[in-house]
Amino acid sequence: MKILVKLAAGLLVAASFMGNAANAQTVLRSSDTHPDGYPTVEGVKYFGELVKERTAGRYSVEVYHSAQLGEEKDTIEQVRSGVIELNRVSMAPFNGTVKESIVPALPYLFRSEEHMHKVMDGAIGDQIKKAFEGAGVVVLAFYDAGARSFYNKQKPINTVEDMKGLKFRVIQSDIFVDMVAALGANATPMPYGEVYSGIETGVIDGAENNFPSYDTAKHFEVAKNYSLDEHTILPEVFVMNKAAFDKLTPEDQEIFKQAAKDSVAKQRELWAAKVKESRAKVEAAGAKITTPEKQGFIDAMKPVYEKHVTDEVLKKMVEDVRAVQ
Ligand code: GTR
Repeated sequence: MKILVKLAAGLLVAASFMGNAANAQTVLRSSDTHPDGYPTVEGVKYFGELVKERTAGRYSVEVYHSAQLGEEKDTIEQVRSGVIELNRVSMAPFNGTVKESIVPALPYLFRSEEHMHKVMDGAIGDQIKKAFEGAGVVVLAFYDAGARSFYNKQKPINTVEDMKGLKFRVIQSDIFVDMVAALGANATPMPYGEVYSGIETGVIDGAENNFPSYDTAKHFEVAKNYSLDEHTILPEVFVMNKAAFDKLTPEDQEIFKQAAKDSVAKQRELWAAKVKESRAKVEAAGAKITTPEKQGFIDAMKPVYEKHVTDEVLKKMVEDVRAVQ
């Protein structure tokens, strides 16, 4: 009997050991609001492939695209608390939590995408990354999201005057609310997934986003006037729950960081191609693109800076950004 018990226990140990060996792979969950194939989704998938390869299969990544895990505000809570390990979101919904994250969201601060890359790839980008740790996440990468511009179903926008009285959905950040107010329009912060029906039913006249989002979320079907005012060149952020990152061995942390860096190059390439493809698609579908005179928009942003760039840290960051050539 004793022997049998011993044998059974031995088998159990062996079975659980084999089980562990089989389960040695840890699957990390990542959220994205965009559909499969979107450059951010593909960037994170590529990161996952590299991590899997470089850890010999010990880690892999499952991307829950198309907002399967919820809207960005909710998934940010999930990654901060560790319900999910990874998340790819816009930086704007972090504006209320991570003070330094408002800098890239400031309208017309970046002169071009190239300027944004230089800033985010350099010391200011590192400063912003560090600040995110206070919110319980480690920034693995900044991804491209081009420039955001306004679109609406009422009329073409050529000057700031044309914005008066229109109702725009904005991403959930006070900077965006104040920016729209400074242009004489009305802002309604709402989750991305509600924008299409919001425009369709007339709750809002339009929204603001880049060409790939305008295209893939099908907003071009219900709001045909797209004005290339390019008010914000706001990067995306790919984050990992800090406790989950801290649990990795130093070697694995390096693998994750390098894989994320490698995925940035890939995402930027995919992004540039997608912007062209989406622009051509929406134009073919009847979207009317105007190029408004930007100076009026830039001048109108003064109150936004006065309200949001108040403390010394932010003032210095804004100066530093402007000084990057
Ligand atoms: C997109 C961004 C998404 C989401 C969306 C929005 O450009 O990639 O992460 O933030 O905008 O406006 O909600």
